[in-house]
Amino acid sequence: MPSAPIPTAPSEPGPVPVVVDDRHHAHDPAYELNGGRVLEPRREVAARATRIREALVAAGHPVLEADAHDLAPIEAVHDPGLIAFLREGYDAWRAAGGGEVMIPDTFRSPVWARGGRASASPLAAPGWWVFDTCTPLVAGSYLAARAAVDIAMTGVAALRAGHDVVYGLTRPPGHHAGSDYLGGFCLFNHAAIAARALAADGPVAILDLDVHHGNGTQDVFWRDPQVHYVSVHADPDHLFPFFSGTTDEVGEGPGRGANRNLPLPHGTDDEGWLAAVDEAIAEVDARGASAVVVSLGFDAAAADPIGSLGVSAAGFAAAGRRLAQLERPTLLLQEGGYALEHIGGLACDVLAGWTGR
Ligand code: OKP
Ligand code: ZN
Repeated sequence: MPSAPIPTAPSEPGPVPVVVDDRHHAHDPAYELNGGRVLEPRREVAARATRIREALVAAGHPVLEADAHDLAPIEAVHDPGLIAFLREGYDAWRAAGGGEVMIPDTFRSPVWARGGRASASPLAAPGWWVFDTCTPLVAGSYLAARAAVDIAMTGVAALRAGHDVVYGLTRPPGHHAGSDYLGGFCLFNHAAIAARALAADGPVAILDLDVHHGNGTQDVFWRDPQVHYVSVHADPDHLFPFFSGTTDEVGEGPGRGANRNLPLPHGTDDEGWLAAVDEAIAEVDARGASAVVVSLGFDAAAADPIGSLGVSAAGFAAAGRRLAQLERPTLLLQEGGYALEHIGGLACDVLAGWTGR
């Protein structure tokens, strides 16, 4: 029997700081409307963050509490009307007779003349700002949205302090939220907010590995050459958000060429997914980002109950290894991932790939 190869001297890569904030528990709506059905409990539950945190801690990664930040980084991405809606809309809706869970029943639509008028009714507000029925809002949603941004901005500060990689355990996800809309489980777009902040120091790339296309992030940077958005996701012909995510969406004006979509067919496994991840990473490298924000979803996993791809644990570890090889300061921010029994392990796998352990 050949003897085991002698491992090359490891540089003993350090553990990865995990930024957390327990205020996400305040966002816990009882149900959502999905596919014409009441889904109770929802997929996007507080236990997602708990599971990931427990697994990362058990793997030896240290926890860092998020620092409070003011509204400025949020205002640099989101419309003041959207911020005010998240802060005050729920109480006004309740006072006007709305139900315990705020879900729109009447949506503004581009088919109306001039996109429809803005109504003064608090019962109309969610239909103005929210684009789907899968994103119910409750009294604590604003607090949780602020907490996720605090996590992202604490991660930005950690990169500026010299960390090469930080894991921001953000919940709920953010990449479906645009400047003036929210939806797809997302409230504020924490990846976009972190990227805009980092863009003050140089060009930034957002690499979106969530199985769903990050339509919100794409829209925020659609005309912005400073932030390069690259997304690997399931073909929108078979998966949410349905109305965006094709290869011909490349950005406009000064942002033309700084948006890249890599949609994958239903059932794509490790080989096809990693080939797309490699292509995405090569494009990020070529455009010369000085920092990378990763919209890290685990819903491309075969085990995910709402995803449609077939990525394995080894696939996620390989992605972590490739991300490290980019050799750019990297902020990993949690997006989706709904297989409660698997997402903790997948987070560990990504970091194990990154650190080479
Ligand atoms: C959020 B993230 C399909 C409805 C899908 C929303 C999915 C949001 C995913 N019938 N509802 O990108 O993981
Ligand atoms: Zn997703």
